[in-house]
Amino acid sequence: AALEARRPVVALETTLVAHGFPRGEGAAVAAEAERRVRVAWAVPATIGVIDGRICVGLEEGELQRFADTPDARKVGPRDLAACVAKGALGATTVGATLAVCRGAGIGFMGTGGLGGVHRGWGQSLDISADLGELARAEALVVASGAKSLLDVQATSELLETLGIPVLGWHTDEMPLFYRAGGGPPVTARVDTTQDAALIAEFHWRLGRHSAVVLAQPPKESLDVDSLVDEAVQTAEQQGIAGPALTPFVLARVHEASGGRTVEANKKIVVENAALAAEVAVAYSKLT
Ligand code: PSU
Ligand code: MN
Repeated sequence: AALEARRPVVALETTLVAHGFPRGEGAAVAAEAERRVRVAWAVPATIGVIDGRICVGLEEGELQRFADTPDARKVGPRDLAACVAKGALGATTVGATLAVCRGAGIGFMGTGGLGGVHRGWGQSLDISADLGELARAEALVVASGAKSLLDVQATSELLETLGIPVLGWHTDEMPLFYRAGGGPPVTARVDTTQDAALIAEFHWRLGRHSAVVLAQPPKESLDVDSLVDEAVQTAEQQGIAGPALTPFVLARVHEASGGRTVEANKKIVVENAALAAEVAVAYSKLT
């Protein structure tokens, strides 16, 4: 109904709800993200697969189900069809959420950190399918840069290769998720939501069919680089790779930081949802 009425709609993903926070805690984060979208006068559409049905917009109980079910499948773009066919519960990643957005005609999304090029990519070739979908979904995605466990420099290079602009929200550097400064340069700095909306509008009007990333730095930086490095090394020693890597590393870092990264991560997700809503509203007022 919101899309038909041409109201600004902001998509939110469910992988972070199911796999990004300690068990049960994801639902409150998702609810708060939705609330912040609503107070900005946009409509939240949290996306996930429930018993084989791709749902665009979830009820409270459905959100809770994702948070309470750690064995909900992590569904990337290539897993959507299998998840539907098997009637399974599937938490969609940024990539799969964008794939659904393309079908539904949603142009804005908020998330925490983007997937990208993993450290050791020369050996593993582990590059998130988020990048593939960012390269073809006409949506503005607000994130705090790429996930901190990645090779951020290589991710930034690949974003450039794929023609995906990275706009810096009040910054010239791509944020490093838990840390605001020190990242690679952005395509352009933006200081107002109108600025961001206008660049996205021109990008698409120029026939670019990719996403536009709006990178918002965290309000407070945390220095947890060594904890992330340690967790990535432990994962390697234990042979944890592929889709299981992020949930494993996040859980270890959340534990090792005494929950400080959990709190930081929650704020990031909520603030990014709010900014996505504000830009969606600014975009709706452009013409
Ligand atoms: N960043 C977080 N928590 C997460 C993710 C990113 O802080 O849970 C998730 C997102 O859903 C993202 C996915 O799309 O990780 C990418 O996973 P992979 O690298 O396996 O493609
Ligand atoms: Mn991967």
